[in-house]
Amino acid sequence: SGNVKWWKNANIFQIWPASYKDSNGDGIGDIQGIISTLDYIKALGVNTIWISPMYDSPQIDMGYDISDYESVYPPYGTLDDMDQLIKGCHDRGMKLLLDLVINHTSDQHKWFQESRSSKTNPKRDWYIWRPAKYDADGNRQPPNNWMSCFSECAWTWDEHTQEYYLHLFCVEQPDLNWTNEECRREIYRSAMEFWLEKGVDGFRVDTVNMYSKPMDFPDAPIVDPLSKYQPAGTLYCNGPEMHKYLREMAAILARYDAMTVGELPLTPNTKDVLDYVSLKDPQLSMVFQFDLVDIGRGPVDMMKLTGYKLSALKAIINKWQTFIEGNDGWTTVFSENHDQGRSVSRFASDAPEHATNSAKLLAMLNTTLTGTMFIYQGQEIGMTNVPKDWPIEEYLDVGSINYMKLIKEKLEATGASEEEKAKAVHEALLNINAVGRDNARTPVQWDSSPHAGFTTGKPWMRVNDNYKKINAAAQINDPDSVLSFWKRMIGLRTKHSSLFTFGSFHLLEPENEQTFSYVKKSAEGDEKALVVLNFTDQAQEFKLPTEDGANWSLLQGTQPVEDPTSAPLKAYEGRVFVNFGAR
Ligand code: TEU
Ligand code: CA
Repeated sequence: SGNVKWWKNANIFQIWPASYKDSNGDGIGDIQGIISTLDYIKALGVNTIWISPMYDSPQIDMGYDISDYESVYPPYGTLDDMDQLIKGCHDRGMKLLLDLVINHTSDQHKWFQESRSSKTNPKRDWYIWRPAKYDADGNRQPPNNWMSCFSECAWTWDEHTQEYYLHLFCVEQPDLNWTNEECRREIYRSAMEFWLEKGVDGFRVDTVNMYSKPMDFPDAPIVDPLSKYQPAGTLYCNGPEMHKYLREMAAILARYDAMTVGELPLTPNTKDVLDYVSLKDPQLSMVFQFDLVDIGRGPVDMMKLTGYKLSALKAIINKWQTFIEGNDGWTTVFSENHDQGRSVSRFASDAPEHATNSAKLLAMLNTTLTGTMFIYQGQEIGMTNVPKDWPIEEYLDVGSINYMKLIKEKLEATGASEEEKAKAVHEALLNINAVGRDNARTPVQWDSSPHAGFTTGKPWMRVNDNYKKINAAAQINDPDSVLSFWKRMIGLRTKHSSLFTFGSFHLLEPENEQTFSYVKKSAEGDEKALVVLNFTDQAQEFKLPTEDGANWSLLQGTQPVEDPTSAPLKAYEGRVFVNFGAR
């Protein structure tokens, strides 16, 4: 179909610059490192790259704390390197997306430096300042009880001007005041137009539904009585002016035919999501909805593991696959990013005997679903979570560190026994190991040489111990490797895009807790695919469904089988059948 938006056909590879590839031996990944692997990325079959923040930053939150939108973090490179990267992508027929982080800046950004310098500074109102409250005993208290996303008070007291400022993330990430129009215009110019003019093709938009806050800042309901501060996401997500701001941004993006994929936490309603992505009222091209990656966590403590059933996972995928039917919305497919545990470890099995098959199973799931597909660095070779025996000191993410701090504070407050404390701290460490963000941030495993070939120096973060077994060099020429499987599946996805990228999704056997099966149909109804995925470590009986008189033939399997039409599914095995020319 001729006038389909280009970004619907995008298959997008996400890069986390610090851990991707170090070109100069300082132990930190960099832009030249990315450039040196563009052919590797191209060979994977993707057509678009998204790089997480590479802007200048004090790196309190790995670059999501930006001190200057218009320059590059020096260890990553220069503006010239960025021009080279943009050209390197375009020369290969690939697009490049940057990360747009505009809910907040770093406290080192010159806008905030000015804003905090005095109450009368012209930029005072560019951030969110509020006077203190005082309790009955006359003690100074923050304006409300909100907890930041990183387990602390969301307000920090500024001695110099005697007011609090709001930060939904780290203390060093003050929130911008989007109600100030001059501030918005400068955000658009500095963070968006500066880079669009350089030729970038769009943005992944960080925390896109948090710009508009309820400016009376009501207290959040108390859901954790042990904690002084309370999660308040439902209050500050999807605020009153969100759509207005996004329409302003969309008008700028349209001039460049640029795409956006917005990060949309805490938005469970399909109607609310559609309001952001409907083409009738252009705001965002597509969003990351979080139900899948949030499964088995929380709800109050998002680091806490609660377990889940396969039927629940299927229901979530079904919901976000089908919500665009009969309307003009669009959806995304992703199971990893830099904030999540590795998908093999979370959704299948990273046990040595199952890890390869699990990675292929999940590759088959991702590549056969409808929407724009995202794959995160290392996912293409089946990288796993870090080993469970890593001590807390190896974890570097501010989110995990603050989480452990909060757990310990609460234990002190309740006067827990030493034994209870040890148990709770151990449990917290296991949670961090399962869903902590560091799992995705270990250096990419390029080969079996020291530090996995990521650097010739000392890596900024410890390499996952399994790199000798799981690395790109070992897989690149092996037709049975996870990497080769991803390439084959992305190739099939691209070739049969009417079926996989654009097809309608039909869940089979929603209650089956072992096998995940679904049918995809092209819009014309003449092509069909049947996908069956065994999510257990046991063999599962398999029978081809016969309704519709479909004449299924195997398109691709994850493991060799003699008769794919009747053989039981092996542990973590998947098969895709097709029926072309069906009615
Ligand atoms: O994350 C936003 C967000 O909602 C996080 O709370 C996310 O749900 C959490 O990290 C999951 O554990 C974005 C970025 O992806 C993240 O890396 C940044 O730290 C954050 O914004 C602040 O910019
Ligand atoms: Ca480097």
